[in-house]
Amino acid sequence: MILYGYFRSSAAWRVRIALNLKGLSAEPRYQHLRKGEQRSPEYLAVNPQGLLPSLVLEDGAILTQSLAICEYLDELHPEPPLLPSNPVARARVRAFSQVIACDIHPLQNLKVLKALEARGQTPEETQVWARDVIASGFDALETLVAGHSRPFAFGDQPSLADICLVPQMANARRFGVELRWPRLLAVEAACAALPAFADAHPDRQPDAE
Ligand SMILES: N[C@@H](CCC(=O)N[C@@H](CS)C(=O)NCC(=O)O)C(=O)O
Repeated sequence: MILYGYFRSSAAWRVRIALNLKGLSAEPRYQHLRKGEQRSPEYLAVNPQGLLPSLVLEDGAILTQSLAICEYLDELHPEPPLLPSNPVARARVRAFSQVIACDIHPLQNLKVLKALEARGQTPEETQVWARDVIASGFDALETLVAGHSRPFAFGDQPSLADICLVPQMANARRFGVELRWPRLLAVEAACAALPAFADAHPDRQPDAE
């Protein structure tokens, strides 16, 4: 398999964690986001959205969207599971993941911040916007995991929820969000102790700067 990514892409980071948890590997191909390589004709032929990640399978099929990729990997390689077998528990893990992937991350994405700047916002104003979006999302996430068993977001095994949370916590730090959510911080610490998460960290990627 080939994984198109960038060390700092949080969506690609999700897929790196999922691959590691499953004991799978993919040949990395890097698209430098700050240099705009994701908008090259070559990469747009892989992913018409010009977004990372994309996963090319052994037979050449191309998968996009990190959550769809993680679920694909989970379906093909069910152990260890990324989603609980109980339908209610599964819906909760998906909901937590989608708060991040659908409602937080897209609003603080590079593309959106650049669009805000193009419409007259200063870089400082776009940072405030990103911080606000992340903080209000994290308020909801802290409530969504309250009462669920530990040490991970939803129990004693990491799930798609943890895969989404860890990169988003890093984004929060990058934007200068003051991390005031004890349960989310505890989940992040539990994940950091696992090699699958540690090895997927941006600092450990060959294209890290
Ligand atoms: N919903 C997509 C989000 C993908 C995405 O936004 N990727 C970012 C990096 S984390 C990207 O490629 N940004 C390029 C840009 O904004 O131009 C997914 O989960 O795969």
